[in-house]
Amino acid sequence: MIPATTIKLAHNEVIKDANPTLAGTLAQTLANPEIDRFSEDDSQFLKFHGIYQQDDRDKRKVAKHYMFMIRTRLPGGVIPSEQYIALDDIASKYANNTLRITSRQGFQFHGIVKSGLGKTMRAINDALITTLAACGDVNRNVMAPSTPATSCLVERVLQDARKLSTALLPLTPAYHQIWVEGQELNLEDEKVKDFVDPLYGKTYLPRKFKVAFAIPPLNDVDVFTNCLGFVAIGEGDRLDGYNLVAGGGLGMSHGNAETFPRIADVIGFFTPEHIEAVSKAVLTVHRDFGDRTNRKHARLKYVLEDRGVEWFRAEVEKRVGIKFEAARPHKFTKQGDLFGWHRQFDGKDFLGLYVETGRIKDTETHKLKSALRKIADQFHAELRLTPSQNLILANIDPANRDAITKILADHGVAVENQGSLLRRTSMACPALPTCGLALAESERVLPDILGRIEGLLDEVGLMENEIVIRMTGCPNGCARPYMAEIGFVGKAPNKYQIYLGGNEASTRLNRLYKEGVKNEEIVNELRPLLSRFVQERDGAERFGDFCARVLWAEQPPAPAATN
Ligand code: SRM
Ligand code: SF4
Repeated sequence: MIPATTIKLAHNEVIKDANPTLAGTLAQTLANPEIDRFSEDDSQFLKFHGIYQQDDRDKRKVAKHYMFMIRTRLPGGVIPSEQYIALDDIASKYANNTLRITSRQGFQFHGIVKSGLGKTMRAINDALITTLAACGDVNRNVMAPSTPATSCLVERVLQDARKLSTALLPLTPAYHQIWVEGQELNLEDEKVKDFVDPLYGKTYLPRKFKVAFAIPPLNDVDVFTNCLGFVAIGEGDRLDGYNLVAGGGLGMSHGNAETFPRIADVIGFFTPEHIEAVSKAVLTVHRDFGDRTNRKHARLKYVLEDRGVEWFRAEVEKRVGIKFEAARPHKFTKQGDLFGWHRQFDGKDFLGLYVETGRIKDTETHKLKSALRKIADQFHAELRLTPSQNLILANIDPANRDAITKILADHGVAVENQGSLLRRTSMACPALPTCGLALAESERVLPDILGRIEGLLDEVGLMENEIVIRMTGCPNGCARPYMAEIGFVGKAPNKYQIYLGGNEASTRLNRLYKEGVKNEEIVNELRPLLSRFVQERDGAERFGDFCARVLWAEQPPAPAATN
């Protein structure tokens, strides 16, 4: 580790070092009804507990209205109906009556006021769901393929995802004490006084850490954008092992060339019994070699970028005590979700539902939240959240299919033709009014932008084409815009960068095409490109591939991940 005496550590490092339990003064502030927010340092500790302190940015001109976002940890996005019912109640009672499916298969509650924070956390834990380490400098929610029909390996891989989710959890007693027991930590207690997390150490990781599992040919989890990825290699329901990929990440800052999106490198193959040791080795390489002086350079991707793949492989092998085999051949061909009714391998049915920008809510004409509640109450369907912010009702008895379709239809939710191809593959991050880092709108404007692009596609004769479009309100990349065929990235109020050239398998970064485009100019910017695509398209070529082939002709394309 970097000796603190010679190098100026980031402030977060200093406060973690002084508070290895991550308790700060959270319990005291929580218990004080006079205070509507936590201190700056405590708001950093809150993140490790799955909570973000935010303020309603629509109201900022008047005053700062503090509120909280809570993020759940749901490995592989799987939720039994009993837990969903509890979460649905929490959304109505304490949050803004919506549940937001995240791009990492979790749920977020928005708009919780401080007086409801403790009760919300207790209710989540009572439902046997945790928010511990959903945020913070630790391993986040572990992603895994959620579509039951895509491969016999789904359930097997899900077991490994759950195992790692538990194995990589921090062990601080503070979470249980504050949010479940509702008490301050007793700092005089011997165990608390000397607490050091056995895996993370005193100062945890230099930055967040992300893990995903993928089963080729489907790259629904966007595996190459994770710090640590496992590509399942097997046949039928036999899992031979995993290709380890490492060093992906998308966050960057405008105007800072030292920050950039990076796709993960393929490191090698190993057999399943080593999964926990390999994960801990990669995580501790990040812990020991990540930059603790500059949080903008602190992700694992910069360790790989700066020290190289060979160094990284040797370091991980040393820590695990094995040699990786050469990566086994694998090929990703697509991303995304299946929609409508499908049969599972075990004879049960599942229903893929498109959820606009991942927000489960009721509107005048589309009452998805009420419909899901009714289905969960009556049919005990398991819910699975997808990495594209959509939803699957899984393990349905085929005899209940028509009744579920009817409940949805009665609430204005279609199971056939659920929105255009464009909408079903799109994603937007929350941005305004909740995200403190947003430079521009995203979730609130994408549906309208998509409507205008649909009009354009109709005009140029491309309505039957799928084009993956993703939007974020800033360059942090929360809806993974740098992997999209068209990415819109917020630069300033109402101004966006346009990125072009991602591919269907999500193995290639796109490239910046245009700066500072106003929302209302987006369609005019895209019109000549889409018209040219119609003229010069090579057979069934996709728009992203056309952009990479034609628009990038002058400059060589960025290297794709080994596919
Ligand atoms: Fe994210 C920060 C929302 C997935 C990269 N992200 C944030 C915060 C917490 C803003 C903040 O720090 O104050 C956002 C909360 C907004 C709100 O009001 O809810 C936020 N991120 C989200 C979610 C909800 C977006 C969504 O549309 O679903 C996703 C929650 C996932 C989860 O359940 O854990 C989410 N964030 C991602 C992803 C995509 C992924 O992980 O697959 C990325 C890019 C991949 C990566 O990590 O590189 C991502 N979020 C960031 C970053 C940039 C990190 C970096 O390396 O620079 C930040 C800013 C930061 O950490 O300082 C950030
Ligand atoms: Fe906020 Fe930026 Fe993430 Fe969007 S991409 S949620 S604006 S941090």
